[in-house]
Amino acid sequence: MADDGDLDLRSLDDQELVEQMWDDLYDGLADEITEATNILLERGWAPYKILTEALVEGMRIVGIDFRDGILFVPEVLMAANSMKSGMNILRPLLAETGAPPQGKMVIGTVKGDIHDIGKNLVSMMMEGAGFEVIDLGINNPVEKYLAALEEHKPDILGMSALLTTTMPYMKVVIDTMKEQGIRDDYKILVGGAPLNEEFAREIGADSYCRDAAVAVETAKEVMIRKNNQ
Ligand code: B1M
Repeated sequence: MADDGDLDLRSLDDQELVEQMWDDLYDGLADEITEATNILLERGWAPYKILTEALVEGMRIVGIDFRDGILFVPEVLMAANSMKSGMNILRPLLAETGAPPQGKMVIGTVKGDIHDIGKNLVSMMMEGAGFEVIDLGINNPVEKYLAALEEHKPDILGMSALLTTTMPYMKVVIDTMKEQGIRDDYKILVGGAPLNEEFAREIGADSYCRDAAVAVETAKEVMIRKNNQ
């Protein structure tokens, strides 16, 4: 990856800067990601465009080399932290869209799983669309989900899983909700890279959300249907 020791990020045009961000994310350079995110904002880029074209795309590249054994956990962790430094700048801007209040969602990554970037992104976009989001964080056992449902009475339960070994835990949560007779009190949306429509159907979720934008659209549809009942 590029050596950007003394590189003046402002001297780059937009495309070069975005490509430099992919490199900086790969190299785990949080300060550079912060600076570049601010530069793109100054240049009039929409927060969502920065999120998808610079940050998510950069993490996609990291994921390929992680899969292929070129990058290892410590490097990927640094990349993730750099991504979060950019997301932290964008979060308030995305939440500030002035969208009318919609519904409420409790969301968390399932037990055994500590991946949270995708979930955080979904939370940010949902907040930007006017939803109140209660984020339970990572590694959530069923009891934690149930306690949050009881406490916050949301319209939607969202669950995230990034590992093939943790995604079956979503069914544990849904089955427990069925046992307790509360399954139909909520719409359940699930997401995460290894999931698909079929899996969501099999475990008894209401919808699979491929990405954060789909999660927002699906959640809005849920609220329209609910309000028309
Ligand atoms: Co991990 N990891 N990881 N990892 N990691 C993956 C998932 C993996 C695919 C990498 C690979 O091999 N190519 C692989 C899983 C393989 C599998 O299960 N088949 C893997 C592995 C193996 C592991 C470890 C086991 C590695 C090890 O220890 N040997 C370990 C497990 C730890 C654990 O959880 N117990 C591990 C650890 C880590 C880090 C800690 C280093 C770090 C996480 C840091 C963090 O999240 N704070 C990490 C990362 C960063 C990744 C990759 C590279 C990137 C994930 C990511 O953030 N993507 C990932 C590779 C990949 O996914 N291609 C990988 C960007 C994010 C925006 O996308 O999360 O898909 P995503 O979210 C999207 C959608 O999926 C959807 O919307 C989001 C936004 O558009 N979505 C939802 C997600 N959740 C949703 C919930 C919803 C709706 C939509 O609810 C309504």
